[in-house]
Amino acid sequence: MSLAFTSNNEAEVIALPHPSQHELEIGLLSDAAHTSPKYLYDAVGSVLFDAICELPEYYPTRTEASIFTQYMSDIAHAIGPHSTLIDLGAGNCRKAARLFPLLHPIQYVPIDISIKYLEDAVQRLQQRFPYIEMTALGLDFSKPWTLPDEIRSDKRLFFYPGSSIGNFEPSQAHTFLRHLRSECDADGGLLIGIDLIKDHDTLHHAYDDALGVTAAFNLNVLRHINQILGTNFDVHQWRHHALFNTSHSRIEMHLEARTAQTVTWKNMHRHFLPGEIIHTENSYKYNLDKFLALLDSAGFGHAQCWTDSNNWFAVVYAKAL
Ligand code: AVI
Repeated sequence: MSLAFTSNNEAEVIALPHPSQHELEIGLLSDAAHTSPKYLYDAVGSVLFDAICELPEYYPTRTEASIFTQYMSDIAHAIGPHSTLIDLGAGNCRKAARLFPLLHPIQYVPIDISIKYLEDAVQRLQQRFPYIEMTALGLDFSKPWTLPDEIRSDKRLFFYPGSSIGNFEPSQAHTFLRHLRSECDADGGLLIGIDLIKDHDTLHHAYDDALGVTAAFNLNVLRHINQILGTNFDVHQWRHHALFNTSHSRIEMHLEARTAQTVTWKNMHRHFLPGEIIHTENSYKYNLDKFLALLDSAGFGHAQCWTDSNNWFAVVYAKAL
C-alpha cells in the first residue's frame, strides 16, 4: 500500500504499511549487525539529510546542481517536453522543481518513504505550479511496488538524482533499474545522478564532516529504531564511523559501540561489545562506463552523460530500449 495524495489543493492520503519490525530484528540479531539505510529517514533524519546537502564537504549535491545549471538546456532538449515526471526519493522536491520550467511535465509524481516530509513539500509546490498535476506516493523501494492507476503511463521519465542508486547493493541496483524499465513504455526514460570514484580523502570527509551533521544523521537511526521496535538504544553510547572500502568501491557508515551494552526489546536482546559495529549504510561509487553497462543490462540505452570538470559526478539520461 502507498500514500497517495492528488493535490488539487486538497490531499488524499493512503498510509504506508508499518515499517518492518521483523526486518530490523533480523539485522540487529545478525552476527554482523546491520540495518537498511531506509531507517535513516524519519522526520528528523530527512531534515538532517537536507542539512548534509548544504555542507561544504558533501560535494555530491552541489556538483550535481552545477551540472544541471550548466547543461540544463541540453538535458531538456535530450528529454523533450510533456513527460510524466516521476521523482524517486523526492525529499523536499527541490531538485525536480528546478526542471519544471524547462521540461514542462504534464504530471509530477514525487515518491518518498518519509511521508510527512514529502506531503508538506508537495503541497507547497502545488501552490507554485498549479497547472502541473501532482500526485505524491509514499513507497518503500526495498519492497515490491508498482505505480497506481492514477499515474499516467505515457512518457514516464524516472528522475533519480543525488546518486541514491549508490545506496543499493549492485545486484539490487540492477533489479531496481529493471523494474523501472518495466514500469515505462518505449517512450520512457531515466534521468539519474551518479557519484563517481574519486580520491579517498574527498570521499571520507563527505561522510564524516567537521560539524558532525552526518554523525547525527547516522546516530538518529538508533532513535528511529527505538520508536519502531521499542529498543532501548542509548545514543550516547555509540559513535559514528565512515570509511571507504576500496575493494567494494563504497563508503560504509557504521555505528560503533563506545561501551559494552545490552539492548533489549520485547522478549529479545542483543549484547554489544565495546567497538562492535552496526553497519547502517553503503554508498557505492561508480565508474561511468560500468554504470552505463549496468543501465544497458537493465534495458536503458542511448545514454547521454554530463559531468563536472573534476569528473566527480555524472548526470545520465538514458532511454527505454
Ligand atoms: C541519499 N544518499 C545518496 C546519500 C549518500 O551519499 O549515500 C545518503 C548519505 N549518507 C550519508 N550522507 C549522505
